[in-house]
Amino acid sequence: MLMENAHYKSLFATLPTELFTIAEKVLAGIRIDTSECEALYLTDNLPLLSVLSNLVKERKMGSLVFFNRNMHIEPSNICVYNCRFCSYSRKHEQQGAWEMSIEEMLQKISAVKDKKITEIHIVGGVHPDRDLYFYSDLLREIKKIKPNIHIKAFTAVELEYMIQKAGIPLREGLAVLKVSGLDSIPGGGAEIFDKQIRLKICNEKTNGTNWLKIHETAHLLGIPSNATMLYGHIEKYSHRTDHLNKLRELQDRTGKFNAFIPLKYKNKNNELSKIQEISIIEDLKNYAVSRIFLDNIPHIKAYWPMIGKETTQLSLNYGVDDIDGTIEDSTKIYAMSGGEEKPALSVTQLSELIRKTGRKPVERDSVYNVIKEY
Ligand code: V47
Ligand code: SF4
Repeated sequence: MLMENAHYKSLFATLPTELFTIAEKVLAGIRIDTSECEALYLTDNLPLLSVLSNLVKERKMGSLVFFNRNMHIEPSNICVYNCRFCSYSRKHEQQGAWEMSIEEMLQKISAVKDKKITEIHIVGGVHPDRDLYFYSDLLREIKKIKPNIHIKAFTAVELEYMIQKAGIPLREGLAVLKVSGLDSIPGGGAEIFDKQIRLKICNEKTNGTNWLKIHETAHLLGIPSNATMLYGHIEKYSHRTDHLNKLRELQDRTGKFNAFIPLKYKNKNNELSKIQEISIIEDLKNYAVSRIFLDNIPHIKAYWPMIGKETTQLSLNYGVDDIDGTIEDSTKIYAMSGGEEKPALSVTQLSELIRKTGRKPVERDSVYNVIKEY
């Protein structure tokens, strides 16, 4: 429930000048700039961040909090790249490597044929031997089994590789995937766009400029997408601000990002393991600043298998309006880096989790049409 303007004004009265100006702007619905974004990151005034991000969130979505019924398919963890934060990828023959054939993946889909799952999320390693045609066959076969399922598949990093391997231009490759059944693109692979940081954490794969170009090209073809940011490793607030700003600029041009998903760096079993994971306070701050700065992206998603159920509940006071989905114990990526071991929540559990925070649970489809209010 939004407070009266006068109530906000009295809350803001004691703020130092810079924060006061930002608070007044947010209250008036005026966009904040990048230096103001950094100032929000630098403040320790968490109650203020909560009030402002909640204001932005409630103006957009009221007290609704979304979730969906989804499952993940991870075709393989074999990857040509060696991102230093990744706990998941393996080389051929290495212990722990797996790859599923199309038939094996279809068996997993067939097993849930009669469940009310509305979305299949497909993300995996960048497999050296698999190109666009392998994946477009997969998409077509999935749609034969479940014609109405929404397929959200392949990060920009996977897309760049598979399309280059097929030897066709990016736009054409995306168009082939679209006619084969690709409905939207997940937000992964964005990490942090800054060149210097990328050089230190993932110097081999798609750079920031190309990540943005791939999403822009998809948007222009009518394929919506999500965006992510991997935070809490070696980046500074200035790098996060730059990242958010690049996303906001692209969204101003296309309007096709559905959701922004901050991904907290988890430190188990990877080359950056010496880095301590950042605090929950920092997570909440990051959700709030993202909600306030990204005024043109409709949804901020807290990915519950990564941050846990309690922090997910807290995040709903810091601008988050989406907590992803049931997942059905179908992902290994996050368990391997220290996330939830066997992530799965029923619709009842998800709605309870939301309702306990005083918000209204809503089951959505992949483009945020309401399926059912709980
Ligand atoms: O790009 C890898 C991240 C991403 C770690 O669009 C890590 O709805 C934390 O695309 N600690 C892939 N994060 C995941 C992804 C995704 C996830 C949830 C929802 C959506 C969506 C998309 O996973 C990678 C990378 O940023 N990641 N390793 C780690 N150690
Ligand atoms: Fe490969 Fe993705 Fe892991 Fe990087 S993050 S090594 S691209 S699976």
